[in-house]
Amino acid sequence: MKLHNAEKTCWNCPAAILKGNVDFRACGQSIEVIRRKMETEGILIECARQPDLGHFEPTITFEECPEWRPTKYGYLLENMRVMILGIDGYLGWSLALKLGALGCEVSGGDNFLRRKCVREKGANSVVPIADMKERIKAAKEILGIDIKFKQIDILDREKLGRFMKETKPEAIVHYGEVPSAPYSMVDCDHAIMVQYNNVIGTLGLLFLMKEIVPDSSLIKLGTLGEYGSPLTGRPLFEGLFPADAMLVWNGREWSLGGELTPRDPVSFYHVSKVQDTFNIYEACKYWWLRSYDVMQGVIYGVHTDEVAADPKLRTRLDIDEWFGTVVNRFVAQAILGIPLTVYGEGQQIRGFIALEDAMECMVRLISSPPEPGQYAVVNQVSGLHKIMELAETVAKVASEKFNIPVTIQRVENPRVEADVHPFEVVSEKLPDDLGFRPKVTLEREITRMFELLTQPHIKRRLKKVAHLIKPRTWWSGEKRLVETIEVYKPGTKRIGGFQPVLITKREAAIPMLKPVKKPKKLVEALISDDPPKKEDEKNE
Ligand code: USQ
Repeated sequence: MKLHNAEKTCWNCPAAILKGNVDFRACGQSIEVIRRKMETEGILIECARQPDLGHFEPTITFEECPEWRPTKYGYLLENMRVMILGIDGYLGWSLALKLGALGCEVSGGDNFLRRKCVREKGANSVVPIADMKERIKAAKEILGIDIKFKQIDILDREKLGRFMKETKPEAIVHYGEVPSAPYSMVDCDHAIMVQYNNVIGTLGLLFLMKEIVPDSSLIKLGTLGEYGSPLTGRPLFEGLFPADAMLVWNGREWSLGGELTPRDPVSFYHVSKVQDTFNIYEACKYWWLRSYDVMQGVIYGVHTDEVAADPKLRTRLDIDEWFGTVVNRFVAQAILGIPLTVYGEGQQIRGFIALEDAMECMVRLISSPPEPGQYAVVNQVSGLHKIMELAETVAKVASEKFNIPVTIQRVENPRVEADVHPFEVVSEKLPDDLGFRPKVTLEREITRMFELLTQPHIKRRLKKVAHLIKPRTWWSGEKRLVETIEVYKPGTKRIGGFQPVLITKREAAIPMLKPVKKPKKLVEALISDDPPKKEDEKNE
């Protein structure tokens, strides 16, 4: 079976340098202009990895190119240079190890802001994590991976620019943001800090990419929460309206195809991600940068093969009200004997994805770079669940597999969010175009979490942060612990509300640029080790 990115061409390759007859990045060039140029004059490139080949048309597929090697996640550039911003975080560290294990040259920057913010709130990662020096040493000793690390604040553009010049990344994964909705709602200082770090950090990064690595792809972590949960139930498309979407008003009709879909964020943190969306979208338009904006659902879990290889390689796990996400918190609460804290009606529906599946998605995105100028959005979720159902699942695993009795409490909802709403999410690109199939069920990952978190040394750490579980940060600005509305036994309550809908199938994807012709001779030359002669040599 063909790998999902076998047919991608030099158009998608960060090593392709556009040459000669087209001022490719000039503002105002449209895909149509390029298409016409390809058909009439042809567009030539040079390969940064194989400069001896001279100029040729950008039509070599990943399958044909010796620089792209097959892996279980698709073709991947050999020793691909990937930079991870926020490499010390929950996701950043997990991805660094996964990419390293796949043979990528991993570099990473971090200013340890996540550790500081969590500490500021009196909390800590309940899974013990090593400091960066020890992490890098362990990655080398246990997995044979070299990671090039620099302590960098993303807002320090000079330092970040120097690091980018030194490492010349072919892909940049941007996790370097404060990820917490409640933290951004603590007070004005926290809201400003989150938005400044996230929005200005990303904007500065875009300018650096334009100057230093314009062909590198940006894989930027957005959030499914950018869209909100529209009460009309209209589908949450992947960032842009599909070609056949229409606006009908006052007896007239317009196409919405290709326009950004509405955003309705649910915290000042989520607003920062929306702002990023617009900045990235513009940068792709003005400078022909290429980006995947990843609208990821709520992440949960502790496992990837690499982080589980040794305690020194573990990634962090937070369960406090600010940095813990709901499934991780419920498992911790079950172990601590605290009734699981369902906010409000508990019929809120969210998209979810396990850590391991999310990491696979990221590798697939890195292996399939967008074309120059392409701003693509992926909705990265593997399932949609109501919060009450999650509590039931955690309770079931706790009692059936670990003999831990669990109760559930409904507490006042400190957030301003719809807690009964329809939810229809379109997530087509990852499964349909990039070959992703979720591998981890909710129950499987919850089981792994119980296995890890019930270990005595982790249980002791859980007890130390138990007082930070019940929320006290209200979207209204109030500061008081939420009141319990009711406590009930799992399986005793009917879960009402709407049925979530996840759409993953659609008709054939339309590629943005299709190669017009394939220079067979060049393909043969690429596959043999003999470089083809340059034009002037041929004429001699
Ligand atoms: N919730 C509870 N009980 C809890 C914690 C949360 O009922 O103890 C509910 C919340 O009210 C919310 C849902 O669970 O409706 C999800 O809350 P969360 O704290 O797990 O996640 P959230 O604040 O939405 O943010 C998390 C990550 C963020 C990411 C986002 C994806 O922290 O970085 O962007 O998930 S999404 O939710 O799709 O926007």
